[in-house]
Amino acid sequence: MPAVLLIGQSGSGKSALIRALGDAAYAPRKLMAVEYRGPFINTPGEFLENRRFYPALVTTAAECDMILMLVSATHASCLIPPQFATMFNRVVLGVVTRADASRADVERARRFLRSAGVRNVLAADFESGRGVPELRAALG
Ligand SMILES: Nc1nc2c(ncn2[C@@H]2O[C@H](COP(=O)(O)OP(=O)(O)O)[C@@H](O)[C@H]2O)c(=O)[nH]1
Ligand SMILES: [Mg+2]
Repeated sequence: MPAVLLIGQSGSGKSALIRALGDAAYAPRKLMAVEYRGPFINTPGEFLENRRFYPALVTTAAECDMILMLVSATHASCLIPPQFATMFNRVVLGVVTRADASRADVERARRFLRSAGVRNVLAADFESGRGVPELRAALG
């Protein structure tokens, strides 16, 4: 699997994705730090939530082959700025998480990702497992 950078605000499912796609034992440290776990590079939600950390995201992205940008289908708002995905010189795949949750709105999350400049979006739910094989296949 290529090196995959995970970007998403807190609660968007970054840690759950790592558990679903590989390392079931992954438990993030509660530190605001980039974490390396197998092919995954997990970034703190704060890096997306506060624009003064954007340079840290861009620098970290230099180490990856592709980027997953996560948005939860249960989140009614999104902090990812318009065209954010174009800031990285990498393929960016959008992932809508919690697609099967009650009150999920997958279309809303897709809109957030489109506005962020993400063209390809997959929907998944790490509890039911729906969309996980497709996501694994997309990572190659
Ligand atoms: N049902 C369901 N819960 C999810 C999913 N993704 C994340 N969660 C839950 O949402 C919460 C936040 O997810 P987490 O992976 O910690 O988000 P992070 O802050 O981006 O790492 C946790 O309680 C997860 O178990 C999903 O696809 N389906
Ligand atoms: Mg996490």
